Amino acid sequence: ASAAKSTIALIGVPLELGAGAAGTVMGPAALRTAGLRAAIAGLGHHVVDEGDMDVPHAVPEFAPGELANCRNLSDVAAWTGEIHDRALSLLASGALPIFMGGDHSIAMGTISAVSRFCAEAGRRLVVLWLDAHADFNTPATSPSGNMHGMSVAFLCGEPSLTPVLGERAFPALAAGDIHLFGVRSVDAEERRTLVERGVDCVDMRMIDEFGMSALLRGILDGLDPETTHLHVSFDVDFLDPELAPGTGTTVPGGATYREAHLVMEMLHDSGLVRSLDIVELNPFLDDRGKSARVAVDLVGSLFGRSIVHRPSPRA
Ligand code: B3U
Ligand code: MN
Ligand code: MN
Repeated sequence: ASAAKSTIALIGVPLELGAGAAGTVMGPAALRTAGLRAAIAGLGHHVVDEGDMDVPHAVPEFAPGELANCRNLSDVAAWTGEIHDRALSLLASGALPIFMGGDHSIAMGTISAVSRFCAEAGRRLVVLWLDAHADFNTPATSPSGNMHGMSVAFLCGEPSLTPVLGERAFPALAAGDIHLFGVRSVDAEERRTLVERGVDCVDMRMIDEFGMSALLRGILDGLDPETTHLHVSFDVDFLDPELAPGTGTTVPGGATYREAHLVMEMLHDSGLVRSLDIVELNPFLDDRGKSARVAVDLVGSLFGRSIVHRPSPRA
């Protein structure tokens, strides 16, 4: 597999309008301060920092009442389009992009582009969504109106959300090609849609019963790195709040330091990962850079840092 040899492109996506709390605009800066680039380059990878995306100038208009329950709809839609275009050109260059958010609404732009890229390249796209939440609300079910809680529904083709990307089209993800992992907070109506659509949801109860490694292996086994593009969308609230307090919607009972590193190590060993989002880091809420540092540490494991090299045994 060539994933490990690709140039890794860091791109900052300072968006906070999809979230309920301000502060994720500072996410890219905090990841840089915590040494993201050096952590990856130190493992022998070629890393380029593409800087941060600019605030979009042109903001689309929506009809009065259209998607009325989406907070900051026009701004988020403008960002989604620009993120999509930027992601497509980074992928076309052959780079392995790391999208430094920003709130999780950026994934509507990043993954829609990855999906389009994979369709054109004849690759299969699989998404691993590491998150405390399912992000499967629709404008009709969302209790908050925050668009970061709707990204997965959008990516799975929720019809009421298609206007967000305007003219641009992308192949919606099939329910079996996205795996939510680490989920422990789902809204009542959100749960109903999620179950109806048959989206794979590895919740914390399953993780407690069977363990992270067996469940992750169930997802990764059988995927061929020659033909599969795995996109990892890492919401910092996947982690336990003790470990990563620097995020707007902490939920108790998250992944431990050791569980999270094991996930990243297994992902590295799989050779499948070809793009990554790091989202919801809110430095304004952090404790002396703790969450930024742990995120950088985890990305190190994802790109090949190991204690004493020993890949997981095959089942
Ligand atoms: N499900 C809630 C909470 C939420 C989702 N994603 C985050 N928070 N980060 C919502 O607002 O949709
Ligand atoms: Mn999320
Ligand atoms: Mn979340």
